[in-house]
Amino acid sequence: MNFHILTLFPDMVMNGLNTSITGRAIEAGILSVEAVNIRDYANNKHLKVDDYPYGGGAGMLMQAEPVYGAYEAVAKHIQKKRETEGQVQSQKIRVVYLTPQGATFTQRMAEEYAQEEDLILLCGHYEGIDERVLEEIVTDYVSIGDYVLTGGELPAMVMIDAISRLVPGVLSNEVSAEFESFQDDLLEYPQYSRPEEWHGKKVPEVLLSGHHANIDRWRREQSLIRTRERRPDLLK
Ligand code: 6GU
Repeated sequence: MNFHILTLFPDMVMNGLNTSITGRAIEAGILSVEAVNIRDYANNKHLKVDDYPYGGGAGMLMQAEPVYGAYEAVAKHIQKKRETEGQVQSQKIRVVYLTPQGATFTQRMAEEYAQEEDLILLCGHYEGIDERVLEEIVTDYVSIGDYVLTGGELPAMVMIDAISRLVPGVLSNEVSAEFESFQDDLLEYPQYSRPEEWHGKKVPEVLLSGHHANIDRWRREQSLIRTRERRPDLLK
């Protein structure tokens, strides 16, 4: 899967995503991540990409043209690649704008996005982006929760992380198989590793028993108890 991030801070997203599991998947060629610097598409020699909002108000807005230029460069590149590979040209490219005004990102949405070959993520900054370019290029408005961040870069990284781990080959087979058995809306059960006793606390006896049916039943019960305590909303 190929992620294309339109941003004013390409180093911020690339440094994060080149690390750990996503970094390994990029190295293995299972994922690709490119960060396109919107400033490279500024149409003035001062490389200015923001301006005051018409009608007044606090802060600056990202202007339409550089955002459109960055989008166009990426979209053309994707179309050309699809042409070369002889794919259907009608396949629309999804463009996600990260904004607190979007739909709250969920695991279901991650599963849906993981089916895409390419995903364009547009990161806003300042007080937002000129509405006209959003109307022309954005297909999905997504937020990562009800709080305000300074820009869309961290949300884009959150989305890419959640989507990537659903792409075949990104997690080890062992882990992904385990994930399949926990698709239900329950929290994970508590887990323990060595030593058998730590700070006077013993590992629950059943986990040392080797009785797999009992272990599965215990874990299921613990998941239910934990969900009822910490996230009762998930049980409704
Ligand atoms: Cl996607 N962007 C910003 N700026 N703040 C947020 C957000 C996105 N999601 C939650 N807060």
